[in-house]
Amino acid sequence: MMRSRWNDPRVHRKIGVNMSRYLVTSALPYANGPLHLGHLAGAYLPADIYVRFLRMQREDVKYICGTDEHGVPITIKAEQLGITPKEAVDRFHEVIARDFQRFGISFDNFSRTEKPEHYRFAQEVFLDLLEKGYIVEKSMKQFHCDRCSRFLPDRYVGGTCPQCGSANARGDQCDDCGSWLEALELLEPLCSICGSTPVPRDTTHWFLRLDAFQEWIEQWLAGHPDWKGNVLNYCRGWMDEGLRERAITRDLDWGVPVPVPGAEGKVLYVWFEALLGYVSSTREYFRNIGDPEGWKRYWLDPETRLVQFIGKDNIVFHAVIQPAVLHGLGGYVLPWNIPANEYLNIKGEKFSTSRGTAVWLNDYLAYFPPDPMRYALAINAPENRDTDFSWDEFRARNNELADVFGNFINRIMKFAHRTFDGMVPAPGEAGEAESQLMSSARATRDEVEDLIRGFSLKTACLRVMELAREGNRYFDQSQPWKTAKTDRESCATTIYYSLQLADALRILFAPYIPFTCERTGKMLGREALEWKEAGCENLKPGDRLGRPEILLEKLETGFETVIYDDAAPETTKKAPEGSPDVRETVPYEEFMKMDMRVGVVTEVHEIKGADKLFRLLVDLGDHVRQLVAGMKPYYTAEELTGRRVVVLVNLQPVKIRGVESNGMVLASDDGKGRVRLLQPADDAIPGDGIH
Ligand code: B3M
Ligand code: ZN
Repeated sequence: MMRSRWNDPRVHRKIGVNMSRYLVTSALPYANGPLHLGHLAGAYLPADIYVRFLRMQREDVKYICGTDEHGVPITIKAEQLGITPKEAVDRFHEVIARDFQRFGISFDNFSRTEKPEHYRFAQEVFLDLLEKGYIVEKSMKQFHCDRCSRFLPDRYVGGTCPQCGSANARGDQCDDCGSWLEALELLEPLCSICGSTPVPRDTTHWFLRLDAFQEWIEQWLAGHPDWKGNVLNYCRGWMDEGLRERAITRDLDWGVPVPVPGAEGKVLYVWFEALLGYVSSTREYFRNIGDPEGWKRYWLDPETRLVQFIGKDNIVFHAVIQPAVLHGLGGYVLPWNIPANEYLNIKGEKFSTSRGTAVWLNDYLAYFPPDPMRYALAINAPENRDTDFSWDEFRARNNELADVFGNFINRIMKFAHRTFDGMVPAPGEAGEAESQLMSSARATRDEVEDLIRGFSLKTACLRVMELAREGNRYFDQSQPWKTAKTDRESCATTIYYSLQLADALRILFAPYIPFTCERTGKMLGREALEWKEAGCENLKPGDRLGRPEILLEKLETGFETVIYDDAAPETTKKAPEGSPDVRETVPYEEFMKMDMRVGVVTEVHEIKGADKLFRLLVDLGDHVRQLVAGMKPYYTAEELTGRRVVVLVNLQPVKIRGVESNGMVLASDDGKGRVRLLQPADDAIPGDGIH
């Protein structure tokens, strides 16, 4: 895609002109559980890479996000945990914010929609659009569950998707094909709370006149031919079907109340208000820095480039609903680009918080630093098609990064310390190989810039890795270990230019593996993150270098069994003589190593061929664990679902019948076949410690 000179940011920079301002957002994650790798691969890591790159280009950029805290994903989770929605969002907001930070997702502001300022703003917008006639009040049929005696908002209805036939459809969306559904469209509808068949009854709701924006959105989308195909195709399907008015209020007692008389018990549909959360979070950021009007430079100035990173199941909300609302309001900037990613799956299945199929970020971070996973997810990103995560692939990528980049830095640093006393040596005349190396670095810098600006982050990462390989080849072909003895000047030249390349790699990899590049900078005595400096001779002869250190550890095949160790030795010791078969006495400190927590069983699954075992998903407050429990002879799946249990969480994980079991539920056993699960008090909360 050729760019006119005046639209080329590199031209701007050369003439010192900063032509554009960027507002970057990532989809607001529901505060209904901890983060998993699928979240990161979809909407957060790509955005962070892009924003870090823009900052290195000295662009004016703000990165805005926050938790999405209303709607039925929250109320269903709260019911499962036996806590209030407020308690749930308070807990998960903290967990999510903490884990984003640990993974290096560098928001300028991470807010949340359960805030008075967001309520006020969302209600103002509702009233503005109501007054303009873009929102209308209508009576409609809605599913009512007579057994639960309540109207059922979208996700409280399950059934078969009318579009793709999937049994995974819910009242607002089909998880498999991503269609935005109306609950009444579902085939074989069921109440998600009690399982009975709901009946349509009359109720009043407020509708967004989406149909009124059909023509305008057609034109607006036509102005973005450069957007990713998956986004445009998805919208095309929606526009061809014809936009129709959509209910934007729900019968829920959790959410932003509908600000009109007669709407008691009704709240704004979560998607209608969550999209406004991007603006609320921006307003909060500028209030916090003492510039309360500053948000207007980003949201009301047409010069701003609004770039919104999302997963493909959020396309229609960002590329059709949101522009309609903002256009209806008038004066707001509209998305400049929406680089939606496809899904990262695990064993072919979409990562899902509500279904508990995931690799949780906090579990990963308990064993590994962030960068190996940042690199593995970036180089295997689902940019244009679903991709699959596996521990094997992660190990291979980790070792690639350690071997190619980590090892390159390490051997240059060791050489510089051993042969040139930890200083940058003065080079001799640059030969063909040196000129080639430096021009490769500058060419890669410029190509990677274009790729990142075009949201081809994965290819950009591959290019940087190729440059690191070229650096290794240069080092090997120059054979400094020989020239150190035979031609010291040539050895100095090799190390000098290898150090310059190391610095270029530090800069170009910085958006991807920021922690490792920061440590590399300390070794090189170079901390500046100026994109344009990559490929220049930034280290000067005589500069002192920092201490060499191993940047990345390699992982052995099957390393994950360290986490899920099959060989958990059975340690049963004989009871000491004379005691009533009480096991061996243990010191108090030993007992205190046992980490037991309150959990709630959220799902119970059969294990093929195992007549005594269940696979349980147990919610432990800030994460969900999979356990295997020999409870089948004593409890039915229904009796176990929703039950509070005591879980020993730091038992060495094992694989039982090929299923990973991360801990143990505790039960009493009379030795004659009477086994009863230990049950914490009803008001004990999942995640509470047990002493
Ligand atoms: N909370 C993410 C999801 O669908 C949704 C995004 C809101 S962005 C305003 O899981
Ligand atoms: Zn019901």
